[in-house]
Amino acid sequence: MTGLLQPLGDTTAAACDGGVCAVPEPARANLTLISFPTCPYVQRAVIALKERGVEFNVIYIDLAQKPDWFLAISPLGKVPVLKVERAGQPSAIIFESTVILQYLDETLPGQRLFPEEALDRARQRAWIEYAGSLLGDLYRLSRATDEALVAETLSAVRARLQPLEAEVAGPFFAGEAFSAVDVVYAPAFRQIDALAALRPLHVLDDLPRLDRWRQALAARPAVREAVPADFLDLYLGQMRDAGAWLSRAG
Ligand SMILES: N[C@@H](CCC(=O)N[C@@H](CS)C(=O)NCC(=O)O)C(=O)O
Repeated sequence: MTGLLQPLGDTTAAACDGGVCAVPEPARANLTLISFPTCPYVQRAVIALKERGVEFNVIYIDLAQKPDWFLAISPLGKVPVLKVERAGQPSAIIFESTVILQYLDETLPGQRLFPEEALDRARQRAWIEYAGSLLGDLYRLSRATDEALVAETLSAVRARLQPLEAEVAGPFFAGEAFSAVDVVYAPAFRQIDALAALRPLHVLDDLPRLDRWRQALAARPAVREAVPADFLDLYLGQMRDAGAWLSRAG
């Protein structure tokens, strides 16, 4: 199927064929991602950028002491924020990871992450929305300060994952093609792996499709490269600083 995609920065349309879009070099924008090393929402943008092989700048900020320049451009005071600079035009700021993901998908050259068919796309958006609740559950589990709270939040994580089991085609969410839902769940599975490094939590024991999906995502280069090499130390360090029971348990 052939369509036209408006590229970044000028009015030259990029040719798209079968969901693969070629953007002329001069049309590309300078992209800067405002980031935090362990943020799962930031990883969505990084994975999308790496999947498309696009160069971008990264600025890490301290979320405990947000710089004034960041507060001035980020209405919600949250990362990720994407700064888009195009020749001869004022720079633009985009916030909210799912919006950034869609913008990158619509404008970068290469294989599209969102499906072309409207119903498939809607289904992906629904499960992407759902991932926000899972990340909330995982955050509460990672920060739980006593054993009872760990048990309660662990049950919530398992219950949240259950409905996904039947939805995953394998090896990725929609089958052989890596797509937008994969981008969004990869950081959640990374957290599940990090928590499992502390003690066996058996999160995916009864969810074999999700476990295979987790492994396929962990092996994907763009997913592997989406965090700094010391991600695990940083993530577990944040848990320790917050007095998390899991970080104390032996
Ligand atoms: N809905 C936002 C969530 C982003 C978010 O919660 N980011 C966290 C870091 S992982 C943050 O910036 N927190 C700072 C704060 O809430 O003050 C998105 O999808 O981009």
